[in-house]
Amino acid sequence: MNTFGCIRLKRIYFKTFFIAACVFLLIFYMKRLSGHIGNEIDLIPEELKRFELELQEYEKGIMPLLGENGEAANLNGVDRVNGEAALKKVALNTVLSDRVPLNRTLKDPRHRKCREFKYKTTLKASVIIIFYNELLSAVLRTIWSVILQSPANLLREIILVNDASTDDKLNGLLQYYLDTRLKGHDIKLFHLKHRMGLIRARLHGARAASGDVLIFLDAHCEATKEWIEPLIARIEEERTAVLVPIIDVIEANNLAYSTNGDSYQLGGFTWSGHFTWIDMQKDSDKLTLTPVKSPTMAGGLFAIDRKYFWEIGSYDEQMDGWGGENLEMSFRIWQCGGRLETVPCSRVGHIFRDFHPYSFPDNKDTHGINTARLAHVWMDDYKRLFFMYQPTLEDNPMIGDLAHRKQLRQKLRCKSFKWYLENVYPEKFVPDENVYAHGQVKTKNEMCLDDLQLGDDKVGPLGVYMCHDFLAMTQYFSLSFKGELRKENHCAEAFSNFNVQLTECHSHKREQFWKYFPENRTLYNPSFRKCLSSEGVKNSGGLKLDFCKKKGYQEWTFTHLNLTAF
Ligand code: UD2
Ligand code: MN
Repeated sequence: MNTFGCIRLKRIYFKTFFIAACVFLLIFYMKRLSGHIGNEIDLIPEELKRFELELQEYEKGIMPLLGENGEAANLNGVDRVNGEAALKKVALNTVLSDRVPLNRTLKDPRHRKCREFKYKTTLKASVIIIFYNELLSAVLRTIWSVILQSPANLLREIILVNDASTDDKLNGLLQYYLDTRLKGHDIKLFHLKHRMGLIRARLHGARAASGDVLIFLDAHCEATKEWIEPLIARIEEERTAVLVPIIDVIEANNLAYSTNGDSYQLGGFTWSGHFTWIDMQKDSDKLTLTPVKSPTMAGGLFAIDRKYFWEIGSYDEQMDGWGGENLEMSFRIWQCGGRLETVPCSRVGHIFRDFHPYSFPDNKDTHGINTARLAHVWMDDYKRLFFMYQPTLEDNPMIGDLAHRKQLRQKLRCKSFKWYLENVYPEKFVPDENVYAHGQVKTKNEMCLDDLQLGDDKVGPLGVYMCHDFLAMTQYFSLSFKGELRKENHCAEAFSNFNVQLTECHSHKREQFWKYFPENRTLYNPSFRKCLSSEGVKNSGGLKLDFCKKKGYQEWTFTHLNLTAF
């Protein structure tokens, strides 16, 4: 080669090297900017020694057979006292969790017929577990259960995303545990530089995943026998199906794995934007063992085809912190042509905590803001019902820009929310549709019907309270075409002692059936042939039925009356 040729070659080498270096730097900085740097922690030898000692100490504290088979576990003495204190402080008996073997055995919680099903699967899953300041032993038990309960050929990898936990154990010690105690398993641990909230943490995990199917889990779960096969098999059959296992309860106080027997629940929602469970009746013919369609999902545990996850719009990246992402994804999947299903033969336990053990930066109401985002994008006119609960969020600048999500909805040619209600969730009660009357219901002395702050799944008196001068949700009632005096899933029901309680609507009329007479404004209960009366009832008091005397105390005025319907 002549000199000229040599110089040219050198130049080409140099150029290539220069471009490669630039590309590398660019990628590095872009990742860093978005906080997506999946760095491994470099452990120095002294630290390794310290971790080893710490782990050995921890391992000595584990009590063999405690909590085996998912039985309730109990501690004694100081441990018991400390455990109870922890439960109050972080909503989990952390002392007990640290004593129960990480690889404890669990009973097979499935319906016995599930054992007869055979699954043909070729796809592999990436299991993604995200966490912020979770208890190390709970995180490790989640990982162990995935490893122990999943056939190796179905598991591509486990991806852990540490959402910038401040608890040190979740940094170096966790990495050390993986390197020494779970060596040989494909487990990738990513540490986010800044706290990004569970939505963006999951997105980070999904970006790093290479399996055909993504399975998301909270960091305090335990998978059980054959949990993964039916999820993957269903996706193999129908790639646009998004699947949720039955989520059993692991008790936060004694770590008992408890089940609801053979009955299970599907996902619903309230107009205030919260997720709710829909009980499936034991004798219902809908109680099948094959996947059953569910209007929404709880959000933490689900399986989805990896490519489909991206096609259908992954998550709304502008959702911060915690909450709302589950309903957003549920509505989006249904409205944009997918399906959401509960898989009765796949069961995973989850520690349901009474409160969040962590706080959010600036104490932002991320659930409210995220739900406002989804209401604007997915709920069309029905968003009016959510904003009735959250009027201050409707035009709040904190909601941020929605253009991308609206574009996505157009691009995917998604159906309307009305279509969703009619086709996916026809049982869902719409408080201002198919009703004779709705709104605030006034009686004598400026008193109004009021649910007295009754919780979602509770039963309690239908009462009166001073009328608010704004539309408080506790005072928003409807009289449905079925004759129910109703609030979401609560219906006014009369009892033989003439008390009136709010109970779960059963749609069989009887004691939940009311007739309204616009002429004299009485609410009449035909079962007892009596009228709803506030006579003698004080502020916050419960109402009773009385002989219809057509006096002021038995007059009820709704803000909106659909006169043509009577
Ligand atoms: C439920 C879901 C949860 C999520 C949430 C709504 C189930 C069983 N759980 O609440 O997955 O969909 O509803 O948003 O369906 N985390 C972070 N960063 C944070 C906050 C939380 O990584 O800033 C992690 C946390 O450590 C946990 C997961 O996100 O692993 C879910 O949080 P949670 O367990 O407190 O939520 P949960 O079960 O009350
Ligand atoms: Mn959880």
